[in-house]
Amino acid sequence: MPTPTELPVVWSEATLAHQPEREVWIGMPMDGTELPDRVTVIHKALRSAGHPVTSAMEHPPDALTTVHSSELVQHLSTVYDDWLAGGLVDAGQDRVVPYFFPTEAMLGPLPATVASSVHARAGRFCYDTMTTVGPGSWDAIRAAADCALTATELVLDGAARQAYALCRPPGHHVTREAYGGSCYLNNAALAAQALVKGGHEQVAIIDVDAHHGNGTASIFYQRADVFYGSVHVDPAAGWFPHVVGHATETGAGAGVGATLNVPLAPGSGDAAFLSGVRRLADEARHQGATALVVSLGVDAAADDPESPLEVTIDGYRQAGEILLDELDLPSVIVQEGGYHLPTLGRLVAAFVGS
Ligand code: SP5
Ligand code: ZN
Repeated sequence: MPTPTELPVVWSEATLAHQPEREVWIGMPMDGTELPDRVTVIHKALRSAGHPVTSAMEHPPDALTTVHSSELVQHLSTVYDDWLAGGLVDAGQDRVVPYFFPTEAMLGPLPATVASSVHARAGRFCYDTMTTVGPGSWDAIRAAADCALTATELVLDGAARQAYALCRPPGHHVTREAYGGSCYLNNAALAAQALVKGGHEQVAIIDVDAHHGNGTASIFYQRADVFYGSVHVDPAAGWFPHVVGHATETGAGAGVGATLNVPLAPGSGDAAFLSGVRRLADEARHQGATALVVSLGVDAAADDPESPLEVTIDGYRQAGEILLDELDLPSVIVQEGGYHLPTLGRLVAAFVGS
């Protein structure tokens, strides 16, 4: 049973630099939800619970291309400067918001080139209009990945059996080459891949965010060595990411059987959520996982504005007991969503047993 002093919290002040004041939803600018204060309240709650806080180490860009294309990394690191240089801030839009999406259906068999104008290029990599890039975004995106990688290194080095990465922005909606859903780089996938590289032949990712982690699922869908299991609000009931995350998705190719989705009806509470978490833990055990990544979104909580699930603080505490104590594997806990600032810190602290 981990005590607070045994679970280090890895963070970086740079994660505060991403300030998405607005998100564009069906063309309408709305208040941002994935705000810097999220880090502040989680940091405060975990520090008061007695966890040691340690700073993330910087990693080189090639630490990010273990699960992402170099084109995506290059895009994210340069797109804001290009946007500024392209006169789009002067034109009235101070964040990178795509307007043009060269989808497979649009292209058919035509060989597309990379758009020369930055405003048209953004939609090659970003699949929604809500996930904007501003002046401090890249520093925070990098820092979030550094948090996940540093926490993984603590676990691999044996400095800690389990470590928590205070990642922000979150990551589980990012595929190999496309970002969206308030996420830019897939912190959990980076952690899982680092565990594989560090010698774990079988790694489990268990995702308890209210939304299906379509990015993580996509990255590992055809692989047998990384199990992806997720409990989330049913996308078929109208919830993000809308088109994937169904129970029928169980992996493909070498990865057949290494994906498990447990969609929940809107309004589901602790009983359904915890029975889903137990199923995922059982499956991780069955797959022979020797290390675990938890995608810890706490937006399934009852008060959260971004999901219709009704999980309580005690529900998250029990989920933590199942995944951290009962499964009892070397574990990296990666922060994903969770947007209700008044309870966010308590939810995360409850999950890690504080
Ligand atoms: C990491 C994470 O939890 N990402 C969540 C992404 C879900 N965002 C979808 C938002 C859908 C539109 N919300 C409109 C709110 C209107 N009041
Ligand atoms: Zn979420």
